[in-house]
Parts: sequence; C-alpha cells; structure tokens
Amino acid sequence: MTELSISLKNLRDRLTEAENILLFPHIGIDGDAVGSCCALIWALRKMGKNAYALYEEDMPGNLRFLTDDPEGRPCFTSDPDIISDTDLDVAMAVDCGEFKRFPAYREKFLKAPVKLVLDHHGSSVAEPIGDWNMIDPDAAAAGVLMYDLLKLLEGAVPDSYIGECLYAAIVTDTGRFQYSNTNKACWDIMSDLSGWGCDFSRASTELYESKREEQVRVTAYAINKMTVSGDGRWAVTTLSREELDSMGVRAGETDEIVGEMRSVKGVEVSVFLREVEHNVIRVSYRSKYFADVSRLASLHGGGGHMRAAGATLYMSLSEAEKIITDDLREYFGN
Ligand SMILES: [Mn+2]
Repeated sequence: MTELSISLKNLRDRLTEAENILLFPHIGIDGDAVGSCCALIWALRKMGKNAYALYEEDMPGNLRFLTDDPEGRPCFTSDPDIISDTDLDVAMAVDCGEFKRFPAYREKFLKAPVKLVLDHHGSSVAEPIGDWNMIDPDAAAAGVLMYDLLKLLEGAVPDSYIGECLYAAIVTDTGRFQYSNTNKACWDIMSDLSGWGCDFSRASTELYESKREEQVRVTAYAINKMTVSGDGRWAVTTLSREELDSMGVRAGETDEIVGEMRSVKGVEVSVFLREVEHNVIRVSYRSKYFADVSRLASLHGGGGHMRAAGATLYMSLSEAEKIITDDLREYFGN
C-alpha cells in the first residue's frame, strides 16, 4: 500500500466516524474547490451525515449550477454556526492547506476535534495544518484526490451529480485538459465518469458559456484596444476604472482577457493592466513557451509561476503602462 492510499484511508475513516462535518475551500473560490466540496458533501449527506462548506464571498456565476445538491439543499453557507462548536466532529480544508487561504474561518477550523486536509498545492506540504493530511502536488486538481477518496466511501459513487462536480473540478484546473498538469489520472477518471450518467455537455455550457453580457463585451473591448509590439512578441492592453465602471464590470469578469491576448500566434508574453482604484494598478502576465513572467512580475514586488504571474503598481495607469512596456523591451532586447 502506498503512503498516499494510507492517507486517503485515514481521511475515509475519520469521515465515516463523524456526524457533523464542515469543509473549508479557499478564498477566490474556483471550479476545483466548488466541485470537490459539493461532491463530498453530497456523498456524506447520502450517508445520513450533516455536512456544509463555509464560504463568505460571492460565488462565481458559472459555478452556481453545482452549489445545490440533488435534493435542492445548498452545499455552501457563510454561517460558521450552521454546526455548533460542540457538535462539530470534523473540519476539512479542501483544495487548500494554509490558514491564509481561508482566513475568515481559521478559528472555526481549529475548534474541530479532528482536522483533515485534502489538497494539491505544494505550498501546503511544509507545515500541514491537519491531523491527517492528503496533499499530493502531482495531482492535477483536488478533484483527482477527491475522486480517489469517494471511491473508498461506502455507496458514494457512481452518482451523476458527483460525476459532474468532479468533471468541473478537473476540467477547470487543467484549463480544459490543456495545461501541462494534465496527466493520465485525469483521462482515466474522465473515462470512468463517462459511465455515471453525467451531462457533461450541460456542465461545460454552464462553466464556459454562461457569462454575463458585460463580461463578454469588456473582453472584446480590451482585446480590440490591445497593442502588439516587439515584432509581434508581446501584447499589452489596459482598462481604466472609468472604463470598467461605465461597462458595469464586476470582480472576476476581466480574468480571461490576458489569456485571450496570448492566443495570438507569435505573441510570447501578454500583459493586462487594470486600474483597481486611483494609483493602484493590477498587472497580469501570461507567457506561452519560454518567458518566465514571474521574473517580470518580481521587478515590481509581485510573483507567481513561469507562465502566469501578477504584480500591483502604485502609480497612474499611463505611468504603469510605460514602465511595463519598458520592462518588455528590455526583456526581449529591443
Ligand atoms: Mn485546485
């Protein structure tokens, strides 16, 4: 038996013994966190247990098709007292394993007599916060680990709702199976899920074709005004606070712009500058093949990964655009 399967069996045993269970997904919630939480909550409820996930921020619109279980009960609540401190048996961090990823509910997590972690972020490994931890940075998504856990839980699967939750978790964290984290486990799981009676076409439409009109329009607007320079190797665009407000754009609705810019053939680096407020400019970077954009972001106190990074500049939008363009000229040597 591998170490990983022993970890999963420990999680399975702690959940099976418990009656009242709270899950703790990360802030800036995404398809992986929502899908993984909802899949487990429904499995636990089918076993007669009381389970919820705690989340206080707005739920992204494209994930709301998952957040009620098949009996119409919500999986998420912002109320930590939905299960009292004395009744709480198990707290489980899902798709995260550090308190800074769910700061509002840290105290509630610590009150549970049994603490678990199911995560795939390397940053959670150094100081695991659970009594039992399943943290595998090689897993493409928390949903991959959740699939393995649900296979061990009596009567959990096959289940079409759980299948759609796991599909949403894996398809979003792999960028629709395009990112380099996509591996055999993802395809094997998808092959298994295909026999569970899921409606993946509907799920995919909900995930990717249920945007507000404002989001589609602001993306088109920002792309339309982008400049492509340096012999076509980089693309830059900006949105001022005034532009964002006049178009009625909400938080998160500009997230796809920088990736769309990168899709131009020949463009290696794309950069999107958004005026969060006066003299606060959020800069998002993406690269395609070789450029390490975390280096570009670190010039301004930011960071991230080789292919995706971000930084915040405290100056006017036009000043920030000039500095970023100079960075790119220097980086590409022209
Ligand atoms: Mn994830």
